[in-house]
Amino acid sequence: MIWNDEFETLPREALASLQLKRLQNTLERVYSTVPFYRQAFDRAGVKPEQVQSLSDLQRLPFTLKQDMRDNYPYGLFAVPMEEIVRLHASSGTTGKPTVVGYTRQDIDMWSGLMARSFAAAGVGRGDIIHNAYGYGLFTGGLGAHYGAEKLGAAVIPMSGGNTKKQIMIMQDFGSTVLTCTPSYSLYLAETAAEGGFDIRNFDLKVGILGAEPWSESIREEIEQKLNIKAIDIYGLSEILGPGVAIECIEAQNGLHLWEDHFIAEIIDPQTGENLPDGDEGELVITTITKEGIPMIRYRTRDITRLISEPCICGRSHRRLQRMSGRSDDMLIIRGVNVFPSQIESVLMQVEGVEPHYQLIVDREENLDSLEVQVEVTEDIFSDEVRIMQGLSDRIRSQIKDMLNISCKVRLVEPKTITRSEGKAQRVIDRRR
Ligand code: DLL
Repeated sequence: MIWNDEFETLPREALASLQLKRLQNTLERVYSTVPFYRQAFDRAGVKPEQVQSLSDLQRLPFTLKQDMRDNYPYGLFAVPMEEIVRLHASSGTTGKPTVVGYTRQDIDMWSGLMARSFAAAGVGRGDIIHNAYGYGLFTGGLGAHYGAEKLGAAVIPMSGGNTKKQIMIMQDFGSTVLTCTPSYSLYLAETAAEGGFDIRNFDLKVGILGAEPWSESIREEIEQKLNIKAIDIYGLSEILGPGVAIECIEAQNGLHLWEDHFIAEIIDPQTGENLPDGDEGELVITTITKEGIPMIRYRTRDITRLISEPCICGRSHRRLQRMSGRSDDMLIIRGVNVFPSQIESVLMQVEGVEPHYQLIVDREENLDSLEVQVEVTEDIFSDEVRIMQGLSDRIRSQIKDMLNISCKVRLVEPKTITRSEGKAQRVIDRRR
């Protein structure tokens, strides 16, 4: 279902002129209210009024996560605190978090985009949304919650954790929609099975899953294990939270980025140059309707490409290809670049392997080493050593053949790799 027909199917030309008008307004506003942007634009020698076309945006400098840290906590806000009604923060692994503030209008816009995203995934009134994204500083819980209310669906504010209880509620309340990370959806399925329930027979029909990279093979695994359609949703706190882009249920192929609110560019992460349409690179986003903390050319570090071909659903907004990963999560193993999601794809094609794995990166004698730890089914684990050995050799050689990476493979007992209630930690980098 299309939530906002007028905007979601706007012809490309009209969409571009709307973007330009909104971009110009945003640039004027940040230039006069945020010293960081004024200085950055001055250094680049560009005044807001000189941005006369969408491609002029490329003359402006990027904004980095570090810029948010340097201006911690409120330095990039474009409105006085009296107008801010909500604060969120993204944790980050080191140092201070990055803080984002929303005005009342921002919350309205966000809820609208989340409602639009739910609708694109085939969710509507009458649905019961089991929201297991964490509530708190993380944007997932409240972002999905407000969107669900705006949509008019019934939302269960579960948050993460207490997994056994989640199963009971999901079954008793007849939840039809599950919102959580892809890894947590598998944990829920596993916990249900342990308790003697078949989650496949619950009322669930769709999962709106995101906040971490996942491969097409994991999607198949989830769809099969939970008997749902698994829809990929993308977002990040610096830009909004969930609801920046989502797959439509019709195509389930590429995530529509809501271009009436965001301008996307794809750049070469090394040189910062803009890449031609359709090339894979780092996603850069500019917000054009946000009040609290507008972002100009924010480098997301997420690697994807833009799909310009029209979609069968009728929406005119371009799509992002499923994220391959983050440029800062890319592993360089003896000179070969690889994303954890690529290793995941290979693993998931091997029979007997469970969708739970961890990658341990280390340095041995000045060379990078990679150990792939992956769970195998109970049957295989109790088999003879010879069979286990054969399986790990097979995995190692498939990784070598498909990704050209040499690694060690360690098969581990079912349920030994830590389960996550939010974002899964797939990589342990001991070099840091
Ligand atoms: O993860 C917002 C969100 C919540 C999105 C719920 C979707 C669902 P942050 O915690 O700021 O915000 O993390 C943002 O997570 O830059 C990506 O690297 C990663 N990410 C988010 N969604 C996806 C996805 C939320 N669908 C960071 N596929 C982003 C791959 C994703 N990576």
